[in-house]
Amino acid sequence: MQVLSAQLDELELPLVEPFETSFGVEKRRRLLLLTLHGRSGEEGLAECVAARDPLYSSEAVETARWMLHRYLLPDLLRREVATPSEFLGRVGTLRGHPMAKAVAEMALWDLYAREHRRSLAEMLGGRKRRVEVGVSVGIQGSVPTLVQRVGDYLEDGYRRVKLKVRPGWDEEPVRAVRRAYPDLRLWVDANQAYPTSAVGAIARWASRYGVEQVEQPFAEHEVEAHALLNRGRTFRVCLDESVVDRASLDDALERRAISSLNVKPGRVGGLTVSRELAQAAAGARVPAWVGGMLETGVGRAHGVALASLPNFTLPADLSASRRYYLTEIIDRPFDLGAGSTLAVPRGPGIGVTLVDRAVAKARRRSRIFRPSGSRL
Ligand code: OSB
Ligand code: MG
Repeated sequence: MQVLSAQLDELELPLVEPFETSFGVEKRRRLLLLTLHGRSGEEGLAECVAARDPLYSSEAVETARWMLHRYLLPDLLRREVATPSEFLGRVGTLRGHPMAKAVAEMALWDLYAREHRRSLAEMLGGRKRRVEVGVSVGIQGSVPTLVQRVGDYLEDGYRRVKLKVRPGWDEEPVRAVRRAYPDLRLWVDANQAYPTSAVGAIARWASRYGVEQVEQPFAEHEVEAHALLNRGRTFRVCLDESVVDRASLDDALERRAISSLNVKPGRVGGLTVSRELAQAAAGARVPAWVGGMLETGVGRAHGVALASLPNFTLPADLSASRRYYLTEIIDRPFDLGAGSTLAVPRGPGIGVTLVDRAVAKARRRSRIFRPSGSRL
């Protein structure tokens, strides 16, 4: 693949409702959208999951833009690349910045699949035609509001709900949701909000109210506390922020700190690593599933393609487009189908294209990159 030019757009899109987690509230999502133009005439598209502020991880829109501008796009434009993973190898000496690397790698995957006239799902080795999904529910103003919100999602057809929790918003909302919906598949996600001294308390309320999975209660490096919580459990302990690459996954597996793996391509540097992590987890009998970062339809299409691989066995955090945004920026918004599923696009690449008008409306900045010295 020879990339002739790259366009980096910064968009701002209002969420249908604010999304509150233990680390903050998001009302409008700021995101970078990358379009690669190949010599073949095909394009490659991807979105960067870095948010406006470095709260989920150390990356943010501006660090990702700098990384792409200063290193990743010049490398990509300088010479041809045979596969997306070859590109990752080329930029491997640059430390960190997985979200910035991931957007370049994922756009290359889209381009690669389009050049082969195959869907991204097929290209990655996906088999499923539909993938099972759930919905992640932010912290609400009150417990009754939460119970109502969960009820609305169940009515929409979601069968698995993940509640965002934090100290002070845990046992009571979890108990209320469990009472209202006795059969619900109930997960919780704390985004590192608890001190390690909370192991006992979390284990108590999670088992008592039939929580199926507890995601990332402790800080990224607190592997031992996660291992402690995972011991003699009635629920799975899921890691999200702690797993940033193969080494951190192997460490967590070895120390028995993980019984479910949230895979976000943006967090781990792209689809190639995502696929490898799910395979390593499966080898240790740890199920994997695709996480979400409030992506638009572009990131969602990549996530759905990844979730179609056999090693992704738990319902993904990839909900219908309308759960996130009033207007989608892609031509075929994702709708929730029977059995709490999304259809895997079957067209070339990610199988969706941009709606120019919607992108133009959301665009805040835009820049085109060409090989240095190019007169184009
Ligand atoms: O921890 O999984 C998370 C959103 C932003 C940042 C972190 C997380 C999330 C979600 C949303 O839970 C999942 C989705 O996109 O539906
Ligand atoms: Mg999470």
